[in-house]
Amino acid sequence: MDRREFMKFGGVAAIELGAAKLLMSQTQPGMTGMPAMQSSAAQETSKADFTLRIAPVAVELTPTRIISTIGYNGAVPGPVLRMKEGKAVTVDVINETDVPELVHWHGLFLPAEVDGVEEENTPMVPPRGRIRYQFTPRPAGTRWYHTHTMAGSDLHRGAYTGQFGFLMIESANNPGNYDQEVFLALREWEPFFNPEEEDDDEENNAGPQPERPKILDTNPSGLEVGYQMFSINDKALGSGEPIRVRQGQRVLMHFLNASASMNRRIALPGHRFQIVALDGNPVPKPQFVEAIDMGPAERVDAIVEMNQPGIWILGATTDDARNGGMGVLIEYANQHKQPQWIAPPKSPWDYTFFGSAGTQPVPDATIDMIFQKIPSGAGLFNSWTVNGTEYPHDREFVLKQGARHRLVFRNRSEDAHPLHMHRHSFELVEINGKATAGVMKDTVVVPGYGRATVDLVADQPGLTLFHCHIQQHMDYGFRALFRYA
Ligand SMILES: [Cu+2]
Repeated sequence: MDRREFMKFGGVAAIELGAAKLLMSQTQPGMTGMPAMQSSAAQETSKADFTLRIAPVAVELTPTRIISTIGYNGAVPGPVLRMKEGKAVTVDVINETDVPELVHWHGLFLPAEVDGVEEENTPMVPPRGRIRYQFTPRPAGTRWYHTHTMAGSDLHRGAYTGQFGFLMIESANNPGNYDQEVFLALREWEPFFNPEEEDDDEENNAGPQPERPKILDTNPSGLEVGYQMFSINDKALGSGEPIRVRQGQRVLMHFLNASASMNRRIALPGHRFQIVALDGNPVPKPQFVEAIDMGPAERVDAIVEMNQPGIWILGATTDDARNGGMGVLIEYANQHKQPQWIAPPKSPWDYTFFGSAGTQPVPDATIDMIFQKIPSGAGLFNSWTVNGTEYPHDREFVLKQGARHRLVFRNRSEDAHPLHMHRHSFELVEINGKATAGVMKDTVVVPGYGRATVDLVADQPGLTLFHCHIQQHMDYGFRALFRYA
């Protein structure tokens, strides 16, 4: 070990000690069996089941377009983590950057202290420091992990970086009727502040607009985020390896919209997707569709039967995004044609298509949540309110242990928002007046001027963050904290 190595090591150790103290004060010794973070003393004696190293990484979208960002373990997306439902794990998170970080385990039912959210009082991973997370992963399904820091006006932080990856929670009784499994994360790169709103969600706003106010706020809007490059995983369309398939194969595709802000529609011409799970949760009716809509943070699991030999482009239906890189080739064996793209029909995406006809029990309480945009004007950032107030609210929203809460999301803005509830999942009750049952999600896109109603059974005591998963909206007010009574 040379002197420089030694200095580096010494520095890390010192910060670790500070971090350990912080952790010791926030965990509750004596409550055995409770998932918690361990002190650094424990870290020295055992190797964690998983290690995530947060550090700068170069992403080679094409041989000539290389992005510098922050990622996990030198790759973007980070490694696919596979955990067994109900089996406790330890994860060491080593922060090799100069800023505090957080790793959030999206879609898991975890205690607030390990959820990876500052508002819920999860400790930050200190700069050049480390933290050990210990938790019992559940429920089974396609989850993901990502940073949960604020970005504000810094487009090199938070969800704008490469800090995301798939997290598969495997159940003991997984049928697994497929020949090949692929992981596909949709991404934009090189963000910039854009005075023109990028509108990718016209389809989402084609609905009945039950929440459209009589008088619209016509003040000019502030800056939104646009992007210059696009990819699926770490490659732009045409670079990297195609997905190689054979006729008759059933391919299980795990899609994740890892965007910081964009709703997306994707399609694979010549094929249909059989949707088997939304946000990792099996749907009551696994229906076939020609295109998939996904807001930021949403996951879709789909089976595609390979029955149309050729070379096809699986990609975003928006020409700019697809031609800019958001696509991947599906290549049948022994095919040498040009890759083909055909735009899918404009059938609207509808969560209720995958639901059942049942109804939910009468809720114990109803919580109305109204979302509005405060347009800031040219050169500034818009802000967002929940029930008239930007985060933080004077009082948290309150959940009662064991009770069924009906949350009514009223979107009084023209944008479609992916609304995420931490540490819980919820059942979709209706969207824009269309009733459904059995569709369990953790993120729901509420169309422009639209309404979604969801039922949440409160069974995860502790602070719980609710927010729009568009980074800029979250950073500028679109958040609310729930606590248990
Ligand atoms: Cu939003």
